[in-house]
Amino acid sequence: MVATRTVEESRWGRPTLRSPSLGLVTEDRTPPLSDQDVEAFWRDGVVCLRGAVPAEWLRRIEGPVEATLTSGESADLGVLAGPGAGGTGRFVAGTDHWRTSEDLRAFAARSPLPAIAADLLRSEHVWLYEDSVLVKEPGSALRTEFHTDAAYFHAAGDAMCTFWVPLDPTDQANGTLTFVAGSHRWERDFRPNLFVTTDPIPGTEGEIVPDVLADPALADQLLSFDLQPGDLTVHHARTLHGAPANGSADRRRRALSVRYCGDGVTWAPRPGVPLNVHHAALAPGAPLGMPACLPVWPPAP
Ligand SMILES: O=C(O)CCC(=O)C(=O)O
Repeated sequence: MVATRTVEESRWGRPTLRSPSLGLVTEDRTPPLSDQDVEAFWRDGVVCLRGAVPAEWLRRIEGPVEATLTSGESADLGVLAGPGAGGTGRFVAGTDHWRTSEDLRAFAARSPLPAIAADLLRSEHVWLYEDSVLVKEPGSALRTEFHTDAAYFHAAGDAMCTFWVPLDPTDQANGTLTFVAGSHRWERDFRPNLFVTTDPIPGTEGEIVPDVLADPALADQLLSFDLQPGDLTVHHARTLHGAPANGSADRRRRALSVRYCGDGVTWAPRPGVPLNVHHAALAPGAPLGMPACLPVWPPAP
């Protein structure tokens, strides 16, 4: 059993609005973000927001998420782990579904997420870097190995975050994420791994990710959250995180990750790291923008 603790996460509905912009999303009945939420994000490198995704958005994205599993946009990550390693359930993942699904594009651009990203990243402008469907079926023996998202981003800057939006109740038994609190401030550049094994991606640079779960010094820094549909976590791109296998017999773990960049982030190609094809147009040092990255905040009129 992973030695994580479930913390008293930050609460929604505190009276302090981070910015007047949040008023624009009240039609989605999203509670305001508090100063404490923003502080938790920058202190721990992750914050849990309860009830952040209205039910109508969840209903809208569920079908498109399922569709990615059979459309050829996603891959079975078991092939990376080798024969027999995957267990009885698949772990299927894909990226950039916003480019093919109008509903997933709308979710990334017009749901409550961009306003939350703007406030958490303390940014005037926010761009979608990519989205990713991550479905760990019951019986999948594959762990998501610890990594930072920054290791896979061709981007430099501090204002980068990932929303992890589950469509099913998630906990340690079926693969909720575990975060190393404060690791976003370690000033260590980690090498990207194969996601379901600790093997680094060939040709990449950086420090090998330490064996987080074996290090007693990190035990107190592990955070995980039991989530219901509508809840989400947001982690900083430099926060180390991973997830256990889905050891349950019948509980799916479907999630959509949505990754954003804010002010000051520039294009910074990383050797050996796979490149999203539509990102190729960006020049090193250039600010993010279309067609590579969809602007999502301020909202389009
Ligand atoms: O869903 C998972 O198992 C991993 C997700 C993740 O690492 C991410 O979206 O940053």
